[in-house]
Amino acid sequence: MPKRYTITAALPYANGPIHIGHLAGVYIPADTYARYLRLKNRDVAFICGSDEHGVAIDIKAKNEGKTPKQIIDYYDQIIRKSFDNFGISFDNYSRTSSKIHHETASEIFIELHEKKKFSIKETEQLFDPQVKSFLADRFVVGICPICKNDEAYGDQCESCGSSLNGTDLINPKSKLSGSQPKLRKTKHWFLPLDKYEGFIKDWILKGHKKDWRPNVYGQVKSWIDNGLQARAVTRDLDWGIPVPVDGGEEKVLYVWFDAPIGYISSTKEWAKKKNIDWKPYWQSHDTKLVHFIGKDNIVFHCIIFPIILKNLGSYVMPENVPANEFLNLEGNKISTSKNWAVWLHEYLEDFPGKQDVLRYVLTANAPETKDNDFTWKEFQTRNNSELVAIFGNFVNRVMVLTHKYYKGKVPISGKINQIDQEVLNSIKITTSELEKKIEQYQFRAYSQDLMNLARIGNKYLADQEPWKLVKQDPIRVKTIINTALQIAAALAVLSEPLLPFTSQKMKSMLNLNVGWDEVANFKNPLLLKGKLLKKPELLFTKIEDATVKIQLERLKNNII
Ligand code: B3M
Ligand code: ZN
Repeated sequence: MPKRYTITAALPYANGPIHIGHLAGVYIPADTYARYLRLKNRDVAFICGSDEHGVAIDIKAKNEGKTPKQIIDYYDQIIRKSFDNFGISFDNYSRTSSKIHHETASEIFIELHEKKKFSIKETEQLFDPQVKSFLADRFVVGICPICKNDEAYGDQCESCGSSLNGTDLINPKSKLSGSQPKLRKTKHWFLPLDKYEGFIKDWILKGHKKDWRPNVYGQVKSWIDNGLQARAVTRDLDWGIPVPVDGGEEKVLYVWFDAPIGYISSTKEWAKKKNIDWKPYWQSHDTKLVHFIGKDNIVFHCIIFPIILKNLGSYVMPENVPANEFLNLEGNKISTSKNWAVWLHEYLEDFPGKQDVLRYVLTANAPETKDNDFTWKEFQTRNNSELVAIFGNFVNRVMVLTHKYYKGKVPISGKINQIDQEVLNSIKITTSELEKKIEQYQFRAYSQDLMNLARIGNKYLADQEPWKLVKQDPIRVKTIINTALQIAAALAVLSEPLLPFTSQKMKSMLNLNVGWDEVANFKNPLLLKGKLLKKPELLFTKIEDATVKIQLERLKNNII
C-alpha cells in the first residue's frame, strides 16, 4: 500500500466561475477519493489552485477592458468560495500567479534548458499584422485537421483532445481582429516529445492497459499512433511567466508548460505551511500520484507533463489519470460564452443547503466512460425518489420510531433472527464493495451501492413493520429498531466521501463517533444501547415540478 497519496485536481482557469460540468468532471470525483483515503487514515495531499496564465485570461481581459490581474483576482476568490461551499476539501488551493509558482516553474525551465533538453528553433508562427501580435493558442481559431471541429484553438482542439500548432489549423482566423493571419519567423524552445515515444509506450501502453480507463488509454494510444511531435513551450505573449533564460526576452512560458507545475508549487506551499518536506509527495516511489482531469486535458497530463518530469529525473509518474468525459446540459454542450451552464453560486442561491443533492446527482450520473447529460428532470427524480424516498425516509423513520418508543435512546436488542443477521451482514458486504469501487475510481457505482444499503434498511423496516408489534412483541420491536439503527450508523460513515454535509448531520443526530474501519470490520453494534439520539431533522426535501420549470426557463431566457 502507498505510504502517501498526492491527488491533483485540474487547475481551473481563473477567467470565469465554476459550473456543474467542472464539478462532475473533476472536483467531486477527486474530493470523494481524497475524503475516502483520509477516512482510511492514509497520508493525503489533495492539491489544486487557480490557473492564471494563458491566452484565455488575456482574451477575457481584452474583452472586458480590464487587466489580466484584475480578471484573475476577481475569479480566483469566486472559485475558492464555490469549492468551499461544495465541500471540495483541498489540502491546498494555490494560484499560478503566486511567487512560489513563478519561482518553481522558472527553476524547472532553467534546469531543462541547462540540461539541453529543449531544441531552440526559429519557426514560422501565425501573426496578426493589424494588432501586430503573434497569435498563440486561443488567439487563433480554425478547423481542426484531425476531427474538423471548426472551433479548434491554436494549441488544442477541445473536441478531439489533439494538441496542435496554430499552423496546423485549416482556415485560421485571428480572435483579436478577425483577420487572416500571416506567417512570421520567431524563436521558441521546443520539448522534443517525439524522443519519448518509447517511454510513453512502455509506461502507459504496456504498463497501464488494464488499470487506466479505456477513454484515457485510447487517447494516449491514438497520440502515439499518430506520432508525437516537438511542442513549443514558450510563447510571444506578455501575460505569463517570463522565459527565464537569455534570448527569452518578451516571451513567456506556454501556459500548459507552467500550469501542471502548479501542482508541485501548490504542494510546496502546503508543505511550507505544515513545516514538512514537500519532496516525498512528488519524488518518493512509495507515493501514489493521481491526476483528476477532464478528457480535454489528457494529452497534457499523460504525455507532456510526464515527459517534463521524466527529464527532471527524480519525479514519480501518475499511477492513474481517471479522466471523465464531458457533461452536457439539457442535451447541449455546456458553454460559458453562451451562458448555457448551471453556475455553482447560482445553484446555491436557488437550492440553499442542497450541495449534497448536486454532489449525489452529478456522481450517480457522472460521465465516467462517455459524455452524459444533466437534466433538471433527472435532478428532481433522483432527489425525490432516491435521496428523499429511500435514504432520507429510512433514516427519518428509524429515528422517529426510536424517539416515539424509547424517548430517543437506542433500545437493547433481543435475539436476532436470520433476516436481522442478513441485514447486519450487508454492512460489511457493502463497505467492502464500496472500497473496491472507490479504489478503482468507479464513483457512480459507489453512489449506487451506498443508495442500495439505504434501500436494504428501508425495505427491512417496511417488511418487519415494528409499529404493528408494539403490544404483542416489544422485545422484537427493540431488536428491529436496534438493527435498523446500525444500518443508519453505517450510512452516516459510508456516505461521508460523497455526501459530507449529510454525513455530518447524521453523525450529529445519531451522536455517532465511529470511523470507516469500524464499519468495514462491523461487529454489532456500531450504536451502543442506551445512547441518546438527537431529534431527527429531515436530510432531504422534495423538489417540486415548479422548481424544475423555473430552472429550465432561466436556462432558456439567459442564453447569450
Ligand atoms: N486550466 C483547465 C482546462 O483546460 C486547465 C487545467 C490545467 S491543469 C494543470 O479547462
Ligand atoms: Zn479535433
